[in-house]
Amino acid sequence: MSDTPEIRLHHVPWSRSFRILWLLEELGLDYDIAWHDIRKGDMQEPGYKAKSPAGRAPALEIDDQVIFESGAITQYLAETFRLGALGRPPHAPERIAYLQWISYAETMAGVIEQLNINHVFLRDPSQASPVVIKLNTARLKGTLAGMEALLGDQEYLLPSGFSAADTMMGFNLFAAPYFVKLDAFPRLAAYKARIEARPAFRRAAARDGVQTFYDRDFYPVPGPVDKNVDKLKG
Ligand SMILES: N[C@@H](CCC(=O)N[C@@H](CS)C(=O)NCC(=O)O)C(=O)O
Repeated sequence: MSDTPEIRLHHVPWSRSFRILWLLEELGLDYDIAWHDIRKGDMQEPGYKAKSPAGRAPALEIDDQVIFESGAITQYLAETFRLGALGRPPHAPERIAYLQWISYAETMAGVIEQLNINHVFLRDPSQASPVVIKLNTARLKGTLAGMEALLGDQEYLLPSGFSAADTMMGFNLFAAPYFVKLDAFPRLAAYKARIEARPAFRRAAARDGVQTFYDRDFYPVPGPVDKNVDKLKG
C-alpha cells in the first residue's frame, strides 16, 4: 500500500456506512465518497455487487483492494493505521471486549434494520407487521439494556478509552432513538452525547448532511398486537 492510500467510501447517508465515515475522520485520512441512494437500488447493479456481494453499504476501496462489511473495514483500518490508539491488538487485555463490541453493533443493527423495513421502507404501510415491530422493538430495548449495563461508569465502551469499537456504534445510537427512547438508559444517553461531541464525529456528520431517511422523530409500536409475541422476545 502507498504512504497516502487512495480511499473511496461507498456510502448511504446516515446508514451503517456512517461508522466508516466517522472512523476515517478519526484517522485523519483523505478519502472521497461514492454516494448511494438506498431507495434507488443502484447497489443491486452487478458493478457494485462486484465490490459488495450482498449489495450493501459500506464498501471501501483502498488502493487496489475492496473491502465489504463494516466490522471488517473497521478492524482493517484501525489495525493498519492506528492499531495502538484505535484498535486493540491480539493478546491485548481488551482484545476480547473490543471484538465483542464490534460484533454487538451488528446484532443491534440487524434489529434496527427490521424496524427500518417495517416502519419506513414499505411503500404500502399496511404491509408492515405489528407483530414484527413489537418483537424487534423489544429486542432493540434488550440490546440497549445490555449495553447500558456493561458500559457502567466508563466514558467509552472499553475501560481504557475511545476505540474503533465506539465508531461501530455511531450509526446504532443515531437510529435506535427513533424506535426506543433513551430516557430509561441514562448512561447510554450520556455516551451518545459524548461521542457526538467528538470533533471527528461532527466532521463526519457535517459531511453527511441533514438526515432525510426518517420523516418523524419517533415510531411507536402500533397496538394492540398478539400477546404471544411477549413469549418470543428472546
Ligand atoms: N453487515 C453489513 C450490513 C450492511 C448493510 O446492510 N447496510 C445497509 C445500510 S444500513 C444497506 O446497504 N442496505 C441496502 C439494502 O438492504 O438493500 C455491514 O455491517 O456492513
